[in-house]
Amino acid sequence: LEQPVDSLPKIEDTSDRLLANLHVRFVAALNDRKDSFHYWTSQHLRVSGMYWGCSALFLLNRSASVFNADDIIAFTLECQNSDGGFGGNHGQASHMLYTLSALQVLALYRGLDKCRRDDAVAWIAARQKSNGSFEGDEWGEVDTRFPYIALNALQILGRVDAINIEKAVEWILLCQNWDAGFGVSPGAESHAGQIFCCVAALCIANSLHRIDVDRLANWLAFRQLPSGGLNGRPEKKADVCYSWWVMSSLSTLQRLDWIHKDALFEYIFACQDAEDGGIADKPGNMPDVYHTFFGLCGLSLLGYQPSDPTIELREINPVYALPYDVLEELGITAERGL
Ligand code: GRG
Ligand code: ZN
Repeated sequence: LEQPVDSLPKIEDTSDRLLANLHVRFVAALNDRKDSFHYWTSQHLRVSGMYWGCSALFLLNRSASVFNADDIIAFTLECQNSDGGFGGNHGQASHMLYTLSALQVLALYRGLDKCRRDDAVAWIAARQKSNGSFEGDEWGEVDTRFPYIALNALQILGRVDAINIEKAVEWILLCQNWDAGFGVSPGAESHAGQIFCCVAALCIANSLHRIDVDRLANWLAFRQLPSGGLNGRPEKKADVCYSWWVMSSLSTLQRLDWIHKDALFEYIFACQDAEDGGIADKPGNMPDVYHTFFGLCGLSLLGYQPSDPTIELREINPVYALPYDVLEELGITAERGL
């Protein structure tokens, strides 16, 4: 910690609906709660937790005041294994999920050149199978999350040429269903999380013209419930994280206005913990760093403008889940889009 949590503003000193100062405190305090049940149960995904927390701080433009960049970079570098991939914590096996999170954290803190880039490229590229799909690790689980992760991570490393993009696109298209959505694998039920992965992957591969955008956007727009919140598939309950999985997809498809913006704002605000900060999945539940980040993402994608001038909410890119200035520095220019 660059600054002790107690020196951060304790009471919410803003009249804004977005309790930004409390959310900064909430993220800062996570590092201090090493005795909590949550800390110990989430250690296998420490790198992803760091990505969610650090990204939340970047969105609020408060990253410099909370964590020490050198410490974050050093921790992340230690998660890179001899095979080139990254594990979720020191000494854990490489996995696509943590490899992307680690590269995103290094990108945020400008530490990419300190990792073994070529080894990371080789490990990611080796996860592609002959039918174009990707496995998550050396044990072979196949899922539409993994071609997205490969494309995002390799763009961060400037090496998308290391994989067969056309075959990846063909496999992703096999995962599209009659309802225009996408599932984990061919024939699997449509789910907003998988749709995010497929839409973002197709965007990076300049292949969005191969899907029926209006039909897919229609399925996504139907995720909004009377509460204003979004669910991830029909008949399910609303959850703040779909403010990212659904809204990022609609943003990439240029159909953000198919959602009632103010109603979603109200749902996200209702999920804030007004005492200790953080955002929960549903109103009244315990907040966590994952829903805190994705709640902020939803507000960012929909252009929420804080009324308090001391609060900032920066724009997040819906495909890479990184702030635009970071992508610019990496030389990642906009895809062709639609
Ligand atoms: C860089 C943002 C980013 C992501 C990396 C990990 C990943 C790639 C994508 C995950 C996509 C995904 C499958 C998200 C959905 C997660 C989720 C809320 C699953 C819950 O599923 P159920 O069935 O919940 O438990 P529902 O809401 O359907 O009841
Ligand atoms: Zn959720």
